[in-house]
Amino acid sequence: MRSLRVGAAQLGPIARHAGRGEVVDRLVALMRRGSDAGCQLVVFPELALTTFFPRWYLDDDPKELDSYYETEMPGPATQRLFDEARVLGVGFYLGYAELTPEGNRYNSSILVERDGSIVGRYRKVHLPGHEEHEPDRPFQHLERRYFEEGPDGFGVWNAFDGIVGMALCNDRRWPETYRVMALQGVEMVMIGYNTPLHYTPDPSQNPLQSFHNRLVMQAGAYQNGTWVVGVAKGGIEEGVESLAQSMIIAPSGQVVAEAVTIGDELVVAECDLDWCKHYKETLFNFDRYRRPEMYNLIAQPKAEG
Ligand code: CDT
Repeated sequence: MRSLRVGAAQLGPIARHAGRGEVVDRLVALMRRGSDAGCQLVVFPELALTTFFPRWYLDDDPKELDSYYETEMPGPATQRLFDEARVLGVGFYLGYAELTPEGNRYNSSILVERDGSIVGRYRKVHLPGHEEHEPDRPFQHLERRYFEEGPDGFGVWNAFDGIVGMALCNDRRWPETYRVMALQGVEMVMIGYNTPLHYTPDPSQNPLQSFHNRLVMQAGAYQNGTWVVGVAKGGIEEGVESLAQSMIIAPSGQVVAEAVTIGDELVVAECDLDWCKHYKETLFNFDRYRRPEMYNLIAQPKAEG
């Protein structure tokens, strides 16, 4: 048994004008709760340092837009998280908006080990929403305006005595996300998310948000023999209600722990990474049973135009 005790550190809303200091206070409080609960790793949501700013068209205020990005990691406001990790011996996954020295903007996450060192960084591959202001919507979803598509794909890292990977929000709906990491032996996929309950392009999906959240993450876990830790920023943030329902899912596809609130909450599970073998070495023994030569279309580039 290779046991990793994990905390899904769900957040409630973050106000538009909340300062980094007060947000980091909340994250540190959850890390301490994780430490008290014996966690070696806590997983925070997507864009966990700010409000979900793609809901506003901010072209008339570039200063406000820039204020939501981190230009260094750790930076002056986030250093405290790294120090706390080292003191407590608790690693973390954190979603944030990244502005690189070259001026690239990504929806990113980092993974930090128990000694406070950065293990790896992930830049969101699947960017949902739209590029242009659509004033008829009740709120915007301008991820495609404010971020570039992540160029690095889905890596995995040897950390926390296992093989771990990262994804962000919309990535969880795509089977390729899990499969590309599973082909590299992933044993735990961490996914932070912000999912508004209202989906403007097709409101018939609104009542299914919770079902779809379970469906994709449970399927991703089972079909790839991996743990999945899905962590929300939920609740009503600046008038927009988002799904909570953070959960930890076993390689069997079973939900082993789930949030019961829509606010700041720590959901803990003891994850045996060796459980993955039950699936990776039997039903989903990729070397034995996969037929990649039958799947050519999946990896073809999109048609032009
Ligand atoms: N943050 C994020 O990726 N949210 C999307 C919302 C739906 S698309 C407007 C999601 O897939 O949950």
